Amino acid sequence: MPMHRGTAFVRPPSSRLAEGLLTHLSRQRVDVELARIQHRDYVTALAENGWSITEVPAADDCPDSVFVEDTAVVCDDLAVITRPGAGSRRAETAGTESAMREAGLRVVHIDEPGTLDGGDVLQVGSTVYVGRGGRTNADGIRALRGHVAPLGRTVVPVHLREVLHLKSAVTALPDGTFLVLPELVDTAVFPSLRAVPEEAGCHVVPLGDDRLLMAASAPRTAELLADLGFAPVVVDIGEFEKLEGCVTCLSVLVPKAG
Ligand code: CIR
Repeated sequence: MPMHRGTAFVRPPSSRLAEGLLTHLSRQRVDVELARIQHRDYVTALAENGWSITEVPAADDCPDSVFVEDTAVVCDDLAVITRPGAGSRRAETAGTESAMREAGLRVVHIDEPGTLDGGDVLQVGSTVYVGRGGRTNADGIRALRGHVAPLGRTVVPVHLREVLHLKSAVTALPDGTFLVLPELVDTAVFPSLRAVPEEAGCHVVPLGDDRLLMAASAPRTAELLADLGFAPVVVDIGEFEKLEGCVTCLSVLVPKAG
């Protein structure tokens, strides 16, 4: 068994998943049963790599609720419950808040007029990059800064172009480099970049050591990263990708303290 790395919050797909929001893609038929299987395999991959699973109860009336990452940002023992930029997603946060309180996290909120989606927040060491785009506004960034600065975090805002969330365009490898689609973000704020050969290639979830959770839709990037000594753990999340989701957005990983 791998070591215990921390807690992964996940949320089962709603039966109304197919009605999820679309911003940049056109609607395709979503197979909810297949999505449930893909979600189960995603959760299994987390568990097999040392993450204890905490399930946020399903929110059947909220089509996008499986994308639990957008509802909370966790720094140390502090859960910042977000105020999602899409009004239709705001009912999702109550369930996440209860689950995080039950898990012993302290809870604060992003309040109106702030908006912030967890998908816009990329934490690397003590730096918290925040995408300023369609979902996260300046008040949301200011509020997040107020909550996490006392924990020694520096918030670095990043201007987004035609992309849903910051983490749709950039994520970080455990070696401190960043995988990016340079045309979608202001790359000047990141210290060391690796451009990826395909869209889903910039979405990785570091699972611990050299392990990287990645989507099956990024085979060239997985090969490239394996060739550099990383260990891709590949999952098929095709039904969620039809709704503009990626590997990051299906969980909130809270590393164990110390
Ligand atoms: C939305 O538009 O809000 C959902 N259909 C997709 C959210 C994906 N979240 C993420 O990448 N963090």
